[in-house]
This record gives sequence, structure tokens and C-alpha cells, in this order.
Amino acid sequence: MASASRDAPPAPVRRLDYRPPAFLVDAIDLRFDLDPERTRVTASFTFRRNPATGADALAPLVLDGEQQHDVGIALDGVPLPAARYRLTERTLVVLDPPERGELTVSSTIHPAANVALEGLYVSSGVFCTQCEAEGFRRITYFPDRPDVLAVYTVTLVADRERYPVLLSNGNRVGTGDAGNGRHFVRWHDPFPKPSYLFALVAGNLAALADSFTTASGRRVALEIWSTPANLDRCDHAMRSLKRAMRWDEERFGREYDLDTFMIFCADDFNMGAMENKGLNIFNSRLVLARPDTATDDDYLAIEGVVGHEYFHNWSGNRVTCRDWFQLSLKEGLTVFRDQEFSSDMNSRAVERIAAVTFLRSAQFAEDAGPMAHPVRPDEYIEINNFYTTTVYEKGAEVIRMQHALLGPERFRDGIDLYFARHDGEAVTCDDFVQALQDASGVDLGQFRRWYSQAGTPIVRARGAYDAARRTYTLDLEQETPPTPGQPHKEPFHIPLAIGLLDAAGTDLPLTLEGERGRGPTTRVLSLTERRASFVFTGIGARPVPSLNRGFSAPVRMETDCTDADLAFLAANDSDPVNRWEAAQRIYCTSVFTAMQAAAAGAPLPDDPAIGALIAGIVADERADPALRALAITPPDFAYLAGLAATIDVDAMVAAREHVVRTVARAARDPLLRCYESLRVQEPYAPTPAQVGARLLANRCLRYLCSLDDPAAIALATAQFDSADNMTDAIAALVAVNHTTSPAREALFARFESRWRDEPLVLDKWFALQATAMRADTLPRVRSLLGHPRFNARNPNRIRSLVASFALANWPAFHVSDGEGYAFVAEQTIALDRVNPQVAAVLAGAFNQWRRHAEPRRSLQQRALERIGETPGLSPDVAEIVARNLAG
Ligand code: 0A1
Ligand code: ZN
Repeated sequence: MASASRDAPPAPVRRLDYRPPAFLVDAIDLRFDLDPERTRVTASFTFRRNPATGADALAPLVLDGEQQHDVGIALDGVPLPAARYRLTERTLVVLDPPERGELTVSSTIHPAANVALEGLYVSSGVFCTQCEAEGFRRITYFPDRPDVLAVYTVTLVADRERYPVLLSNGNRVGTGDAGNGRHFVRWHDPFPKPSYLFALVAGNLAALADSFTTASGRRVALEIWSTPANLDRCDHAMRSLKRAMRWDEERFGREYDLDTFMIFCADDFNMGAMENKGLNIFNSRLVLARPDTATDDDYLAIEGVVGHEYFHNWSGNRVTCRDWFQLSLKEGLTVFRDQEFSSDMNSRAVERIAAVTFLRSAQFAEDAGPMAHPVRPDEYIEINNFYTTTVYEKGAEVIRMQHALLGPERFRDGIDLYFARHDGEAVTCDDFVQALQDASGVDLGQFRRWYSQAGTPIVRARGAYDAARRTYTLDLEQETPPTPGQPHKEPFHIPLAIGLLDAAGTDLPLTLEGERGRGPTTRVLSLTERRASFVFTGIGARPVPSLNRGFSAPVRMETDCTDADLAFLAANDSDPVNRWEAAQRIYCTSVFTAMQAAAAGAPLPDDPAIGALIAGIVADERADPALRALAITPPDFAYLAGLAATIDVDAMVAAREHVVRTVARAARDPLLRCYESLRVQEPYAPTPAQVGARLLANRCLRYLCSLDDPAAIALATAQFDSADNMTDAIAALVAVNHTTSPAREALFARFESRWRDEPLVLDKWFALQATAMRADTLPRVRSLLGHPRFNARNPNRIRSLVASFALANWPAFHVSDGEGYAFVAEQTIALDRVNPQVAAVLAGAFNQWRRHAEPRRSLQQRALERIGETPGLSPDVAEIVARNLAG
């Protein structure tokens, strides 16, 4: 599959080079004669010169297109002579085009051979598409850029027996016989859209059908399409969809706009899901759920992603991106919207802590490595590499900060103005901020730096209490470390929510010097300079500060809090996020103390403070179980690594395990009591109460099993035996996963024989073995590559087995002889020939290489060089390697 285009990676695309399209397309008529080996695509579209591009008045008509054969071209119904166009590896250029006309392009594509899963491909015998970001150009020749919006009419023709169901965007406007055992269905989408939102699905499918009546009384047909065998696993997704539709009306005033909303679930899909207009396509892992096959986490993820894709109908589809540098315009806003949805459906505090944990582990690491980029990037080689935690999750934090600065009412006014002003347009992040500013009157000028400057700011806080003046002065300072291409940073506008606690743990009113009356007990300070001081008056005794409440800004806080202050906050802070954060900081201190001892070859100290803290949290029956579970969860390796100056994997792994075992010993009785008191008796339901109880019980079980204690392992075995749901069954495997007990092997074998024919369930089994912190993990993963149910072309299988090993198993991936690195390099190279997009995810496992101590630093560098030397590397992987090895 090597070709010239793979050997010569394209030059970087730069944001500042943006030019409006020379030609616009108003309408396109697409016809597909579907055949897995040879699909003929005919596209007819009306084009006209863009009146907005005066200077480019002589520019040719340039269409994007790749991997197509037997191309035929006609202009206004007449075949175009060869002298009138130029066909290259990536474009079709019509020379001397008229000011307007109708172009018809026919070409042949080969869906069954499409293993990269971009464009039109076949998954489990079903045709489906993935066009974001630049997949449409693998289907037909077209200006494949998000600022060309057209009305689509699509005719699908296929064998009636094999492909009885033919779906595309919009409304079904015709069906009929096409002769030779074939039939056709025609679809029309009245909303102009960019090509990346086009979709088609064709196969032998069944639908779970329902309906939704919108706030204005329109009835919308809802359909979730899957293979008939999976129909009994679609109802949670359907419930989630209806909740999302209602919520978007109530919270954002956004109504659905077509007569039908469809979801199709694909077994082979590179990402999570895709918001194609009226026809979302999902990775089946994010649709299918039954209590015996899906965990609580799966249920929550399905609800969140169904919401996310649905919310894109406004934030992304009705108002779309001008160019791919603006990706966060739709993604940051839509992640914010799905986070708010999940918070309203479940526990707001739990959702927030989960979001903060993920952001700090994944996005802070991205900021600290070679892939660091602003929320609105300035250049890319392969746009697929920029579907990142910075664009998505940090992008959502940037929206959340604007929500904090404006307050909920003015924020809603701003969002309303944004949708009203730009409906049907392709716009920029600046247009978004401008709408918020215009609607609210709040100056967001300096705030815009969050879009243009990369990096995680550090905010240092020092407090001083003045008993004589009854004031508390908070000195704040911000600094953002350099990132590639941005050595110097200007100060950010940081909204920092804070509180002050008195000795009884009560929040004090916060009145700033010069203000009258009593202020609120939480307030958002705007830190806009490098340094600023805030003086609070009327403070009767030295308070304990609670800073960055709710994680109001995505920054690293460095404070002068004492250990006693942290223990006090962990017990008393009215802000649940900071209560959790205080416990995490105590945990981190314990691990870092042990790490220093490990690095020095000294015996690891047993810290009594952490054991007492966890014992106290576990025993506190008045507190919410879910929050207790989060508070006792040890910080993960990615987060700990981010706090270290240099990463010493051996010391970090030894220290973290040591502290976990210290806790397990010190808190054994409360952990056991808590575990036993929390067994859920009612039938399974993913309700916040049940989810919280299971989470806490299973965290306790994990601690108890960390000591390899046979009594604890017997508890896990009993739980596995009696589990009527996947959450408890998997939790039993998680609890024994790192142990050397023979019971572990027995449970894993039983799980495999029970679930070997359920790919999504078996993925959990692959992933657990790939993340086991055991000496035999790498040979085990190698042998699992030959498991009869492993499939090296399916992204879910690769993510479960290979990506979990590379990205989530610190001890095994970083084993000191470099074997883990060699394995991942070899897998990246092999996968790149099949699926570059997923191969680039594997290559990203090395992104932190410069931060590691020797010998791991050099060993990772060598692995990257080995990948980089491979002939015919995709632009996807080549870009990751080049950024890693640059400078
Ligand atoms: N827009 C989708 C994510 C997505 C992006 C790229 C894809 O294939 C290359 C697939 C999905 C979302 O945010 O859900
Ligand atoms: Zn999205």
C-alpha cells in the first residue's frame, strides 16, 4: 500500500495561511452504487465563484481527492477535455473554470480494502463512513474543507438482500427498485453542511425505535441501528438520547431540527463517535450495554458520549468551524456541554473530580511534552493528531472559565447570541468569544490568550494574616513554563474561585478591602497580572484558604498550606473538589517522601498520616460513598510523573505501591467493614446511589487485595462468583490482577471461557492483562496477540491490548531493559501500514521521553528513531516522531 504520497509527508498547514474558498458549492447530489469491492460514486454539484475573494478572481477550482480510480469529469453535462483539468495525487484542478456551473465527477473506490477506516469502509459486513476531518476526499472529489457548506441529496443503491437498510443524513425522500436485485433509497438534508458531516450506512440492520416530542411540539423519530443480535443492548443509549434532547432544550434552549435522529453502532471505528448530521456513527463500545456486559463506567460513558454527539447538532453542525485550527470551537464547547449534562444527570461533584483527574493526568502531560499546543493550534502536519486533550478537555475548561467570569445568566445570553448570530456559518474561536463579550459586556480581551498560548500556568499563593488589622492578604503569582515554539508567555486572565475557612471549618464571608457589606463565601478572583494581592477584611482569626475551588482554572497550584491545613481541608472544606484535592495532596506527599527514599536506596518509610486519613474517610458513613471512593483513590502514575522534576520509574512505582500497602495495612479493618456494609442488594441499575456504593466497595476490595492476603483474595473470588453485573465481576479481576495468587489465573480463565464470543467484553479481559503490574506481562501480551479473538485490524482490540500496555502500564512499558519500548515501536510500525490514525496513538506513548532518567531516556529515544527510520511512514506517525525528536 506504499505510494508516493506516503513517502513525501505533506508540508505543515498554518493557521495564518487561511484563505476563504475561491469557489462555493450550494448543493450536491451524490449517487453511490455500493459494492464492497468496487463502489462507483457520482457527485454532481453546482459551484460559483466566492464573491468574498476579490483578489483570487482568477483562481482555479481545486477539489480534494485521494485513492480514487477511473475518474470521469463533466462540466455542465459535457465531458471535460484533458487540457481543461489536472489530476494529481491529492487534487483535481479545473483550469479556467466558468464563474458558475455544474461539475459531475465519477470515480471508483474500494471500501473492503479500506483498513484505515477513513472514508467509506466495511465493518462486520456493513458499509459505513468516517469523514471528519478529511475523509470525504477518499469518497469523491470535492472542496473538502469545513467552510464550504452545501445541501446534500444522496441516493444509495445496493443489493436488496445483503443491504436492506440504506441510511444517510437528513430525511428519507424516496425509495424504489433499481433492477437486478438492487434497490435504492434517497435522502435529503435541508441544512447546508460541510463535507465532514456526511455519512452513509448500508447493511442488514435492525433498529430500536422510539420518538421524542420537542418543546415546540414536533415529533422526532429516534432510531438506534445495530446488527439484530445487539438490539437488546441499545435501550440505555436510547434513554440517554431522550434525556440529552430534553436537557438541551431546558438548559440551552436548543431544539432538534430534523424529523429523524439516527445512531448507528460500528464494530470498527477509530475514535469514540461522530456527530454526522442526523446520523451519528458510534463505536459500538459507546452504545451497547446490558448489566451483565457493561460496567458502571461504560453506562456513564455512553450517557456522556450520546449527549456529546447529540449536542454537536448545534455546537458544531448548525454553527461549524471555519478551518481545523478552530476545532475547539466545537469540541471544547461540546465537551463543556456534555460535562454539564452528566453533572445534572448524576453527581456534579463526582463528575467534576473525574474531569479534573483526567485533565491533570492527560492534558497536563501533553503540555509538558513535545505535542504541547494551544487550544487553537497554529500549525499541523496531520490534523488527525490534533484531536487532543488540549483541544477537547482544556478547551472545555476555557469555556468553563468564561462561564465563571460571566456567571450563568450572562453566559447563557452569550451562547444564545452566538447561535443566533452564526447559525448556518463556519466561524472561529474569536467569533465565539466576541459573542460572549458582546452579550455580557465583560471584557474578554486578555482572556483570549487561553486560545493562543500553550502550557499549564503555575499559580503560587502565599497567605498572611494580620491579627491587628483583622485582614488576610493573599499574594498570588502566575508563571507559565515555555512550550515548543513559545519561549515567553504573557500573563493569563485566571478566574480563581476561593474560600476562607475559620477554625470550625465554616466558610467566612469574603469582603475585599474597600468593599462594603458582607461578601459571598466563595468568590472568583481575577488574576490578570503576573503578581497581585487581595486583602480580605473582617477576618477574626487566621483562616485556612481553599484555593481554586471547583478547579475553576486549569492551573497547577503551589501553596504554603501546611500538612495540618491539608488535613483540615480534607475533613472540612465545603467545596467537594477541594476536599478531594486536599486528600490527594496528602497522598502525593506520602508517595514523594517514599520516592526519595527509594531513589536513595534507603528503606521506604511507613507514613502513619496517610493510613489514618484513609481510615477516617472510609469510616465516615455520613459522607457520600462516591466521594469517599474518589478521596481514597491513589494518584495515578501520569499525575505523579507530572509533579516530578525527572521521572524515575523504579522509585515511583516502588513508592506508590508501598504507600498503597501501607494504607491497606493501617486501614485494614475499616476497609473490610466498609466493603461488607456496602454490598448492593437491589437489581442492577446505573443510578448514582448504586454506582457510588459499588465504587467505594470495590476500591476497598482493591486495597485489601494489594497485600496478597488469601482472605482478601477469597473475598474477590466470592464476589466474582456471585456477581450479577459486569461492574462487580470486573472489579474482582481488577482486585486480583497484580497479585501472584493462583486464584488470579483461575478467574481470568473462567472469564475468558464465559465471554470469548463477546468482543466488547473480551476487550476488558485483554486490557486487564495488558495493565497487570507483573513481571510476565510483556510475554503475556505478546502471546495474546495470537489469541483467536484478537484482531490486529480492529481499533478496539488494539486499544485494549497494545495501547493499554503502552499508555497505562508504567512498570511493564518502562521495564528497564527497554523490551517494552521495542515492543511498542514494533507494533507502531506494523500498525502504521494498516491504520495510521491509531498507530499515531501508540507512537504517543513516547511523548514524555525527555523527562525520564537514564537509561529509559536513551532507550525511548532509540525506539523513536527506529520508528522514524521506517520507510513509507504515514504523516500521522511521522509527525509524532518528528516533534519528539526535534530540537
Ligand atoms: N467529532 C468527533 C470525534 C471524531 C473525530 C475524528 C474521527 O475520525 C477521524 C472520528 C470522530 C467527536 O468529537 O465526537
Ligand atoms: Zn465532539
